[in-house]
Order: sequence, then structure tokens, then C-alpha cells
Amino acid sequence: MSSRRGFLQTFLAGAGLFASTEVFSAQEMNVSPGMQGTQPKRNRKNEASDHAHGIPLPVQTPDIPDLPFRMDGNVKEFHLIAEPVKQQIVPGQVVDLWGYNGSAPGPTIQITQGDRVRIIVDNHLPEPTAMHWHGFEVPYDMDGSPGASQDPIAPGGRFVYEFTLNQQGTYFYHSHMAMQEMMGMIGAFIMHPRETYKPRVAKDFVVVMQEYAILPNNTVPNSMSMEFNWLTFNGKSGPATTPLIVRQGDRIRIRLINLGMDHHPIHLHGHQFVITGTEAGRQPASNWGPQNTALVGVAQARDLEFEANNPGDWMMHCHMPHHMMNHMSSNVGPLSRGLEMPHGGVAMPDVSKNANSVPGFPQDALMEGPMMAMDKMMEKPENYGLRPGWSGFMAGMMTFVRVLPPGKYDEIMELREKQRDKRPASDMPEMKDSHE
Ligand SMILES: [Cu+2]
Repeated sequence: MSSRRGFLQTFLAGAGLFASTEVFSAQEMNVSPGMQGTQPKRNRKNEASDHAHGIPLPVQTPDIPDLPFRMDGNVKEFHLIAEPVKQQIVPGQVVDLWGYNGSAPGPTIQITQGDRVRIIVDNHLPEPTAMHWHGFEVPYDMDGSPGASQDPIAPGGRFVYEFTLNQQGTYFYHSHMAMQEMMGMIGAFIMHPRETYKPRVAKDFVVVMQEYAILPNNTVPNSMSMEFNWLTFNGKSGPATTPLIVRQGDRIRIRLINLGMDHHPIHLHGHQFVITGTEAGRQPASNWGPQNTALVGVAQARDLEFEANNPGDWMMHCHMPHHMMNHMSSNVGPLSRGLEMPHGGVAMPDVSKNANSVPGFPQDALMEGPMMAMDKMMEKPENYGLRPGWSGFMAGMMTFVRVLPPGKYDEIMELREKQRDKRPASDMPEMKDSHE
């Protein structure tokens, strides 16, 4: 009966008729209590309404849902389930990760400074876990350090965390079992300030960075590896990352979060930005110097802000060369010359006749370019109007910040609205837009 209620609620939400802040816990969403790693049926309605109360401008996490909550008196109650997930990184590449509530990274949590928060954590993994609240000033017994502040949560077990949060900024939660981190177990935890930051921004985005080493014909990351071949923004690699859509002239915030083995220098084309916050919250304006590349170290966060005054489909990407590729393998060198493409195409029609006699060839010829383009498969409102063939040149930690003149911006927003009505709520990507 609860699942029917959930369906009805989803349906009504999709039709824009459901305005209550009450939402369903994962349990009410018909989650299997077993440990088979089944994903909860996600209640992916437009989460923006959940946050209308008390959060003037909720963040958007492209490709990742928000975690719903319910109010229990004055306590905001969330429910996280640690579990194996099947994550589609790009079309055709579904991998076995560990995450929360069906995704890796897990859903984004949003609260307001001063909130009393309860987070029920269920462990549906086959081994113990513990949830750490990274950088939170909470009582010691709520810290989630296994063996120190608490016993690990046994398989099938539960731990209920509860605390009052007086901080503000870009935070995250993650498993405090090291190898589980490398399987995907992190999620964004945004603490909105009591008083809105100034200058105000029109849009606020979250991008979580992760990396996996997955050998050909495998679906499970090798968590011991130091060489990664799948690099993701919010669980997707280019060209499957969903662009950030912004209106020309608006001030924009992008919150970058990194948990992995590598540091990521994130570069934005066409704009200078300032870093207004770190993993420890808002920084004083006296620290804000102009930059166009933010080095986000392991376990760090950086908030970027900029005036989106330069129209274009600007790339935003990690600048580590190996982090701008998909499925990187050793295909540089003589062995790869003249190989047939795996999807049946003829290799490299667009290289020079004497290519094979040039030392160092091939480098990017096999990995990038028109032959690798899959624009058609990437069709979604956010990609509408990109230059034909664009998808052949996006890989790894790459996305677009599309700074659009008002007319074009409105067009894409309309497309998103239409698609929101059409698609079943269960496979709707995050489509909320709080600008309007
Ligand atoms: Cu990187």
C-alpha cells in the first residue's frame, strides 16, 4: 500500500499538483530489505519543492537526485541506504559501484544552518560500514569514525545519527572505510547559510568528482589501483555529463567536491572566477583572487563564483590529461596502428597518409574525434543546440557551462519542462530549476 501511495505521490508531483514537504523514506519506497543490492525505486519528483521551505536557492546536482526528507517535529529526517549500485557512466558502460540509495555519488543533502538533523543509515552492503560527516562540528559519538567513536554498522544493521548543524558551506558525507570510498561511497551535504551570501547568485551547482580503475571486460573497480581510467562528474563521464545551463549575465556558483586518490585542477573556459568557499565554509572576500583553474585536492571542496557574461558552450574540465579520457588503456604505440575500431568502423580515416611513420603516432586519434561522436545518444534538453560532433571530444571529467543569451536559455528551459511532463518520474534526471 505504501508503494501505491509512493506512486500516487510521484504521479501528482510530476503533474505539479503535490506541494507538501512530506516525502517518503527509502523504506516506504519499497526497498528490498535483503542485501542483494537492489536499488530503491527512486521517487524522483521535482525535489525543488521539498526545499522551498527555508532554502531560498537550493543547489542543483546535475545527474544526481536530492535526498528527500520528512519533518519529525523540528527535526529534519533523512534516510540513507548504503548499498551496491549499477551506475551507467556513459551509455554502454554500466559498472558495479557501491553508493547510497541507488546512486554513486549518493543523493545530495541540503539543510539550513541551525537545523536539527537526523540521518538514518542502513547498511545493505555485505560488510561493515560507517558514515563520516566530513568536517562537521558534531558531538564525538556522531562522528562516524569506526572503532573510535562507534562500532561499525554491521551488514543489515542501522545507525541513527542526529545533530544540530551551525556551520554553512559545501560539505560531504562518506563511508569511513577507505576502500569503500574508492567504490563510490560519498555524497554532497550542503549547509545553506542562515543569511544568503552576498553577492547573490542566480544558480548554485554541485559537482562531485570520483575516479575508478575498471579494466576492459570488467564491471568492478579495482580499488587498489593508482591509475584510473574512468573519471566522473556526478557519476557520469563526458559526453554523458549533463551541462550546467546558465543565463548570460547571471552570477553563478559551482561547488566542486573531490574524494578519491588524485587532486583535480578544474579549469573553466571563457571566464575568470573567484574561490569563495572551501570544505570549511565561506571564505572572507579579502581572499578572493581571480583564477580560472581551481585545484581541488583530495577531501577538499571549492566554491567558484563568476559573472557568466561571456556567451558560449564553455568546457569545464579537469586539466589532468589522463582525466579527460574514457576507458584509457595503453593504445599508444605500434600495436594499435591500423586497428579496426571496435564498433566496426574503419580506423582513423582522418589522419595523414604517412601517420604510421611519425614517431609517437597515434595519441588522440583513436580516442577522440568525429568517429567517436554519439550526439544522437546524448540527446537531452541540456545538449540542445550544441555544435554537431561535439560528443566526440568530451570524455572523463568534462562538462559544459552553457552561458546562453536569454532567448536560447528560455528555449532549453521550455524543453526541460516538456520533457519533465513526458518522462516517467523514475528515469528523470535532475531537472529542477530554481531560477524562475
Ligand atoms: Cu583530475
